[in-house]
Amino acid sequence: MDLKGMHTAVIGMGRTGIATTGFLVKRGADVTCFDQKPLRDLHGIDRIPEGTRIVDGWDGVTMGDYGLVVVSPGVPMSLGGIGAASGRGAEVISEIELASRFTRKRIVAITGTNGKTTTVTLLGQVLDNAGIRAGVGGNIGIPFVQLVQDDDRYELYLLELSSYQLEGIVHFSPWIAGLLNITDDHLDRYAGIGEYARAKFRIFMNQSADDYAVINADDRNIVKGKRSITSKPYCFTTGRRTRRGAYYRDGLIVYIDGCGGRTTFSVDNPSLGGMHNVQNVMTCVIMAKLLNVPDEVIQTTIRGYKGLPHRIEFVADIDGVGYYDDSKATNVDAVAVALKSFSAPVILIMGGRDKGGDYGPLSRLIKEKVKRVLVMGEAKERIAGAFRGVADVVPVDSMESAVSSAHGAAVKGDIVLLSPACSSFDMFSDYGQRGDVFRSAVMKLKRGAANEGI
Ligand code: UMA
Repeated sequence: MDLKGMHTAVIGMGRTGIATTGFLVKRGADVTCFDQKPLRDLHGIDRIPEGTRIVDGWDGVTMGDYGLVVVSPGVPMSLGGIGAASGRGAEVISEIELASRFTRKRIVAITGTNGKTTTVTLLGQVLDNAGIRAGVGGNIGIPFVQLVQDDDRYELYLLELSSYQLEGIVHFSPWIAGLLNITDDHLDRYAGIGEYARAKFRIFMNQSADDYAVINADDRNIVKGKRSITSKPYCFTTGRRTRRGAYYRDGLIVYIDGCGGRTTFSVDNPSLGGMHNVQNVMTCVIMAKLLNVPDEVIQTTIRGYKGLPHRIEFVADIDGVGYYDDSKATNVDAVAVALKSFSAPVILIMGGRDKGGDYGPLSRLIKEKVKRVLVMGEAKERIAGAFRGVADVVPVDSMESAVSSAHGAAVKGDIVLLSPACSSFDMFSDYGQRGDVFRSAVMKLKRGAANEGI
C-alpha cells in the first residue's frame, strides 16, 4: 500500500490515533486528525508530528474528502462523518487493518469477552521463554501500528483484539485466531448479542484452510457460529473430551494433536485459579503447541505465572478483611467470575459508565455471596434497581467513600471487592486509574488502622 501523498484522516486521538498518525506521516501521507474532545483535554498530543492538522472539538459530522480514514477502536463506525466519508469514496479501516498491510510476519490473535489479556500475557511469556521474538500488543496496550514500525525486531505478532478493532478489518487474517468466550458486553454499541458476536467472529473471516481457529466448545454463542469458520478448528472444553484441541480432567489439561499425540499439563498455580483460567490456559497450550514450543517451556511458564494487576488482585488485609481490586471487570460475566472465586461474604463495589447490558444474571450470585452492594457512578440507579430486594444496596459518591463505607460494614473474614461491571470513563481515565484510586484509598485506610494500633 503506497501512502505517499495520500489524503488520510485519523479519527480519535488516544493511544491508537497518535501511533497511527506517526505511522502515516512517516510513510509520506498527508494526515488530518479528528477528535471530539477539545485540544486542551487531549493527552500525548505533543507526540503528533509537527505540521499535522488537528480538528479540535470535531462535531462528529463535518469531514473533507479522504482516500483513507483510520478509525480508533473507541469511536463508533456509525458516526455521521465516517459514513459520509465512506460514501465519498474513502476506505474506512481500523488501525489493525492498516498495520497488517505493512508486515508479512505471522499473526496470532486472541479475542473474547473476558480472559484475553491473561491469555495473551501468558502466551507472550511462553514465547519469550522459548526464545521466540513476538511483538505483543493490540487491545492489551501497544497499538499494532506501533509494533510494525519495528517489524524487523519480531518473528511474529501476538495480538489481543477487541470487537471494536475487528469491526474495521478488511483483509486482516491471523495464522492462528482464538475466540475465548462471548457474553453480554458493549451493548451500548451493539444492537444485541448477535451483532456483538458477529463482530467477534470477524477474527476468522479471512482465514484459509491452512490457518487455525482455537475455540471454546463450551460456549453457546461460539458453538452457534462455528460452522462459518473455514480454518482448522482446535476446540477446548472443560466438560468432555475433544478430538483435536484440549480438555480438562482431574486437575490436568490434556492436549490432543489430532494425529494420535497426547500431552498433559498441570494448572497448579493459585494465580490461575478458577475454570475461566483453565480455559485461558487451554487456549495458550493449544497455541503454544501449534507454534512448536517445547512442553517443558509451556509447563514451567504456567507454573511461574503471576497474576495481572486489576484482575482479582489482592491489595491488603485490614483487620482480617481482604481487599481485592478487580477494576478490569467491566461486564457482568467478569463480576460473576470474581464472585465465584470467593467463599467468604463479599462487600461489592460496583458501578461506573453503564454499557447497556442486563445486571439481572448476577442476582443469584449476589443473593448467595454478597452482604452489601455499594454503587457509584452513572450506572448507580440502574444497578440499584436491578438488585432491589436481592441485597442491601447503598449508593456512594466516590471511590474513597465506597472504601470507607465498605470498611465500616465489614467484619473479620469478609472480602471487599471492587468489581464494577461497568466501564470507568465517567469518573476515571481508564480501569487502571480506577483500580489505582481504589488501592490508594485502601492503603490510606491500612495506614490509619496501623496508627490506631500503635
Ligand atoms: N473519541 C471521539 N469520539 C468518540 C469516542 C472517542 O472523538 O465517539 C476520542 C476520545 O476523545 C479520545 C480518543 O477518541 O481522545 C480515544 O480513542 P479510543 O477510545 O479508541 O482509545 P485509545 O486510547 O486509542 O485506546 C484503544 C483501546 N480503547 C478502546 O477500545 C476504548 C484500548 O483498549 C487499547 O489498549 C488501545 O486502543 C491500543 O490498542 C482499552 C479498552 O478499554 C483497554 N478496550 C475495550 C475493552 O477492553 O473492553 C474494548
